[in-house]
Order: sequence, then C-alpha cells, then structure tokens
Amino acid sequence: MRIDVLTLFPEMFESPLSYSIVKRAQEQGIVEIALTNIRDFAMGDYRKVDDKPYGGGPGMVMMPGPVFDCFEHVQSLAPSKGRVILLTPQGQPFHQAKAAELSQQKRLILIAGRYEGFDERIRIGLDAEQISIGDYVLNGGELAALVVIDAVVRLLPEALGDEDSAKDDSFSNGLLEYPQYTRPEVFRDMKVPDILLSGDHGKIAEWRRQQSLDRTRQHRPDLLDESDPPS
Ligand code: 6GU
Repeated sequence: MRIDVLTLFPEMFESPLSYSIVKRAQEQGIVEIALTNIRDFAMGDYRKVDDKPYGGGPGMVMMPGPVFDCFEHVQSLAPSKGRVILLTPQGQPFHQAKAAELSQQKRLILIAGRYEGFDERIRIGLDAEQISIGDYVLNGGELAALVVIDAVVRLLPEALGDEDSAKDDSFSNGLLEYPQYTRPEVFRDMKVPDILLSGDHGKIAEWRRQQSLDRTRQHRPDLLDESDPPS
C-alpha cells in the first residue's frame, strides 16, 4: 500500500511513524508513506494557505488553490488514483470496519486541514470522502490522519509479527476484548483467574467470550444495540 499525506506540518508525522509496527511495515516495504507539505504549493512571498471566510465569522479557511496544486502533484507521483480522504470533524466517524475497508486499498491520499476548515470546493473538486475520529475538536487533522494510518497499517497482511493478533482485537468481532493476564500468577494479592491456568481450551474460549460480552454490555452497550444479538 502507498499512503500519501498532504499536510502543513509534515514534521508532526515523523516521530509517530518511526516506531514499532508502522516503522517495521515501512522497512519491509508493506507500506510506503509519503508526506507532502501543502505550503510548498502556496503562492507569493508569504506562501499563504488560508484566508478569511466569505460571509464573515471567526477564524480562517484553507484556500483551495494550494490544496488542489499539492493534490495534483501528489497524484502524479504514483500510478493508482487512490482513495481521497479529508480529515475533518464534519466527516463520518472512523471505526474498525472502515479501517479494514481502507486496508484493502492500493493507495490512500489523506489530507489534513488546519484552521476552521476547508473551502468546500476542496471536498467537491477532489471528490473526497470525509472522516472524523470522534466527537471532539482537534486543532488540525494531523493526529486524526495518524490514527487512521496506525489503524490501517496494522491490518495489512504481514504487518503484525504474529499473524493472528489482529483478529482478537477489540471491535474486530464487534465486541471489546476480554481481559488478558501474564506472569506472575499472583501480583500484589491479585491472582490470575483459575480458568486461564486450567489448560482447558474450550472452557477458556467460553470464559473469554462471556467476559467480552459482559465488558461490552457494561462499558459500550451501544456496540450491542445495532448488531444481531450475540449468542
Ligand atoms: Cl479528522 N479533525 C479535527 N480537526 N478534529 C477532529 C477530527 C478531525 N476528528 C475528530 N476531531
């Protein structure tokens, strides 16, 4: 997969992309991530990328010119057209199923905005889909783009060391993950549940399923509402 990111702050991406699974996936050629600075496509001595909103109101709006020029340049860097995504609090909520869907694509082009938002003609002209990572306002789309990249990359085949470790993740089956324990068996008077030491794999699977259901009911009942009732 190739992921292009259009941003005013490419430096914000460097450290989060240089650790652990995302770092290794890049080293192994599983994903190529290219950062392009929108400001490099801005005009004039001041390289202006934002302006006051028509109709008045607070804040500034991302101008369409630099984003379009940057986008057209980036698209020419690789053959496939790519799925174009604007990161904005006005977007559709991001969730695990969307991460899985995006992980099937050959190419993603993520556009992170700043200021009060994008000129609407950016969304229309680039035929972009809009994604939000939750119901709160960030200062820009960069952290949201990083969230999307992180969630997508770990789903790419071979990105995880142990091939199985994504399938039990919270949300991948619509439920929260069951509690995990490792050594020692007793820590500060808290003991690992006996069932996990029993060696009975059937019973362990059943206990884990029940724990997942109980946790989901307690912490995220909304996850149970829309799906078929779990058995
Ligand atoms: Cl994608 N951008 C901004 N600025 N704020 C957000 C967001 C995105 N998702 C949630 N809040």
